[in-house]
Amino acid sequence: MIDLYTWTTPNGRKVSILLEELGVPYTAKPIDISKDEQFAPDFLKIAPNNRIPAIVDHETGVHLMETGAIMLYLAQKYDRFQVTGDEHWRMVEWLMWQMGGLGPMLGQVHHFVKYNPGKSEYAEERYSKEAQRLYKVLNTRLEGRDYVVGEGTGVYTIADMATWPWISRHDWQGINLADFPNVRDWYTRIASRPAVQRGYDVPKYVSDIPKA
Ligand SMILES: N[C@@H](CCC(=O)N[C@@H](CS)C(=O)NCC(=O)O)C(=O)O
Repeated sequence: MIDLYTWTTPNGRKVSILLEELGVPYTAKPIDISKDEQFAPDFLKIAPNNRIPAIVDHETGVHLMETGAIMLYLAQKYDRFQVTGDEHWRMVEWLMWQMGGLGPMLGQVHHFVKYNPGKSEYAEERYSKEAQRLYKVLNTRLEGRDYVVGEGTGVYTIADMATWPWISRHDWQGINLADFPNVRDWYTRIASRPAVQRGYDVPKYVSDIPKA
C-alpha cells in the first residue's frame, strides 16, 4: 500500500493522476498547505523540503519527495506509462522540462498575477511572458503528436501527467488555449480520461476540471 501526502494543487494532482492511472491501492493523506501542515515535524521526515506531494511505499520501504522522482519511481516499479530505448530519455527530458521550467514559471504566474496583482508590474510581465513562451514550446512539441513523447504520434506517459495539471490552470495564467491549438487538443484528450478525472479530485473535490 502506498501513502500519498498531497493537496489540491498541480504538483499534488500529478501523482494522484498517475496512481489512478496505475489502478494501484493507495491512501491519500491530506496536507493542508494553507494551514502550514507541510511544516509539521512528522511530514518533514519524508519531505525535508516541506512541500507536497510525498509518498511512502510500505511494500518496499521507499519514501520520496519531488514529483519527478516519485513519477519515475512509480513508472519503473509498475513498468507502465513510460517508454523504452532512446524515447526513454526523451521522456526524461520533457519531464525535466516540466520540473525545471513549466512548473516553477507558472507557479510564479500564480503567485504574482493571480494572488498578488499590482505588487510587482515587472514580475507579472516577466512571468506572463515566460508562460506564453512555454505554452508555445509545448504547442510546437505537440504538432502532429497526441502525446508529448513516444514513437509515431506519441504514447501517454508520465511526461504528459506531469505537465497536464499545470495546463489545467490556464485561466489563472491568462492563457487562451485557442492560441495554442495543439495544447488545447492534448489538454482535452487527457481531461477526458476517467483516471485523470478521479485523480483531479484527490484529496478532495474543489471544482470541476476547467474547460479548454
Ligand atoms: N519541485 C516540487 C515542488 C512541490 C511544490 O512546490 N509543492 C507546493 C504545492 S504545488 C507546496 O507544497 N507548497 C507549499 C509551500 O509553498 O509552503 C515537486 O515537484 O514536488
